[in-house]
Amino acid sequence: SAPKLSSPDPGVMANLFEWNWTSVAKECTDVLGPAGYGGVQVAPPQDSVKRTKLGDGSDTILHPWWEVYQPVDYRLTSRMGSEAEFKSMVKTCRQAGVKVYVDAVINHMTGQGDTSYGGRTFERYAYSDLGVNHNASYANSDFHKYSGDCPSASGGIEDFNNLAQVRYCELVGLSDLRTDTTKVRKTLAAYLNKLLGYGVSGFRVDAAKHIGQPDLDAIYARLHNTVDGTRPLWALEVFGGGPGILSPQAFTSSGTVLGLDGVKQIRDAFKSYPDAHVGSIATLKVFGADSGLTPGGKTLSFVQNHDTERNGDALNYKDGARNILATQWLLASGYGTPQVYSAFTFSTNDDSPPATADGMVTNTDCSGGAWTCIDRNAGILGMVGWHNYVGKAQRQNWWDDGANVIAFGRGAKGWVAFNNGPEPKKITVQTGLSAGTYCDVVHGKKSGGSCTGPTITVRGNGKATVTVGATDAVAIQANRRV
Ligand code: LAG
Ligand code: CA
Repeated sequence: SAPKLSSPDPGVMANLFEWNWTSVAKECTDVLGPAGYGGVQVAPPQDSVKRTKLGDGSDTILHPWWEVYQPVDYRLTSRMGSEAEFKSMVKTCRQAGVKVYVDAVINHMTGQGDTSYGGRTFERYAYSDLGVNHNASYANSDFHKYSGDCPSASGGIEDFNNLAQVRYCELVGLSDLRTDTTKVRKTLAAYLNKLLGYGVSGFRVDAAKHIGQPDLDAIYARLHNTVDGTRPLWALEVFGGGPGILSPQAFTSSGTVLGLDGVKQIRDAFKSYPDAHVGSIATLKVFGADSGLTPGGKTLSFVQNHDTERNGDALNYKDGARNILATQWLLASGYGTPQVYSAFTFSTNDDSPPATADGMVTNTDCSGGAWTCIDRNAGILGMVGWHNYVGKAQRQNWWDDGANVIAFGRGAKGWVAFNNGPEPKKITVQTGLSAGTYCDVVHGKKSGGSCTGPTITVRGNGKATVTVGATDAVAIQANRRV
């Protein structure tokens, strides 16, 4: 069978959650490609439920953001645009040097509703004409509801530590596919292979814990190579907290895993939970496998994603400068394949991104208040370049004040300092860079022979004296000397 885990390092990825395809394409061309992002993760592109009435009374929005996690078929007729728009987006992004990674919802189908964005009608546990694999259909026999494998009384997952429940029962009431059967595996692989054929480079696998390693491995073995001739990225969503083979660590032999435990450590370092005190980023001297996380080489790391920005596990855009600082720190840390999360603002957990009355997501507008556009933040763009330049250079010259100011170098290539405290701090530290005057790439850009922002002088002994602003960072790199 095809070799596993040989997918190339995606570089820095932007996670443009629920940006429509036209807007993703434009962002690839205008921002992501020029800044050196290597990839972009996009929201689930398959046809999904389109609600026609409100649910049980606890939800007040007809088209909440989460409709896209309820697949109806595998045509790419989604809230984010048409199949033609999706294809064109992938092509445009690839031309800009940005590879596209898709959120693949393959554990389940819908839990509610009767019509889809693609205009199809369905009943739960019966989805005709899926649009792949000779228009295969799913019938009752393709769901665990009817296979007898789910041991819970309700048919839902009641015990997240019970292996059979986790794999075979329903996650939040969603129709659980029999991913243990050849027919379902073939159908799912046909969907993913269609995406690979369009130039997609890999997948964030939704609810991977609930699919389980044997089924994930069997589906992956059916996947074609990417158009670049490499194996697709297979980034598995596995929440921590489960015992043994339900732990994220136990999925690292099946693929890359999402850094969901790291998210909490980052939150607690930058902002103590739950009382919103400032923690200590000095704790981040140890971060990664040594702080109990999955190995960086097997981890997609991020400060937040669409679930954790809502559920309290993570910092989010509402943390403002502190959230930007944490994202800059992640880019500097060297841990995992870092993602920069950029989505829409919300006041309730169900809020949709800006959309038509029909639920179609409208173009991203970074000038209004509706989209966060964190991927465009100038300091983050500077740190994407810094990250790419320092590459795998070892961290050295760690310094901290025991509280909320830290500084470190990456080989002789780059040096960076972060201040998570309320007052500017003047520090004198060893940088590891050679003597010279450098452009601070967080606040400026080298243009011609000068810097559009402040500069930092490294003395003959490699030391520099720098004032780091409150909730701010400074960064220099050897190839940005002025
Ligand atoms: C995921 N990873 O494993 C996604 O990251 C997460 O965002 C998805 O939940 C979940 N798994 C299923 O793909 C989201 C919302 C849920 C929503 C679900 C399906 O967080 O709240 O459930 O998508 O749309 C909704 C209702 C539930 C209801 C369910 C089925 O909120 O009350 O039971 O639909 O009708
Ligand atoms: Ca399952």
